[in-house]
Amino acid sequence: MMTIQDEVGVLTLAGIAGVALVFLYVIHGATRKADAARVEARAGAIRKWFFLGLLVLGAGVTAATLAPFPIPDQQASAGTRHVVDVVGHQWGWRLPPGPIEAGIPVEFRVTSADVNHGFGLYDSSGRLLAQTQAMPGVTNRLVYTFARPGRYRVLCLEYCGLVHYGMSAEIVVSAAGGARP
Ligand SMILES: [Cu+2]
Repeated sequence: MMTIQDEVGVLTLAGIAGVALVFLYVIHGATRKADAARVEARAGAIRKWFFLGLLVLGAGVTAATLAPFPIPDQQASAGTRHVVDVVGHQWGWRLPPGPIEAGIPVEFRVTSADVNHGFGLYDSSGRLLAQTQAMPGVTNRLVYTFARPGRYRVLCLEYCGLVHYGMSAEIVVSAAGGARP
């Protein structure tokens, strides 16, 4: 199965191939002197349509991917029942104790006590679920709903010094109603 990264990779290669073909066409045409003006006009037309196509593609991809973007309004509380204050520091995470309930949107309010860190939320198989920056003096809000109970990990996604790799914490997610996994 193709992941979204693979799809974007293929699209990027196709785009690069398209640009390369236009270049080859123009170079090929420009070597015959008599046709230079005609080729230039043709290349101008191709460039215009290519640019318009890119514009439409860019707007389409932006519209399609911004809607499920997991980052809520940063200026106001997301109004969720679960609020978890997270502080990253060299080198660890301060998280409130106690389980989080599955199936309910959780608002992580993430900041840092010293330098920039990356708050990365992973499932038990090491898959990245959501992330935001942990920045000193700024609180970033990240809303995530855990689909099922279990043990999740927080790892740092921003190189922040000597023991960056040691910035790991566990989040326990209980079943709806509060039973621990
Ligand atoms: Cu860090």
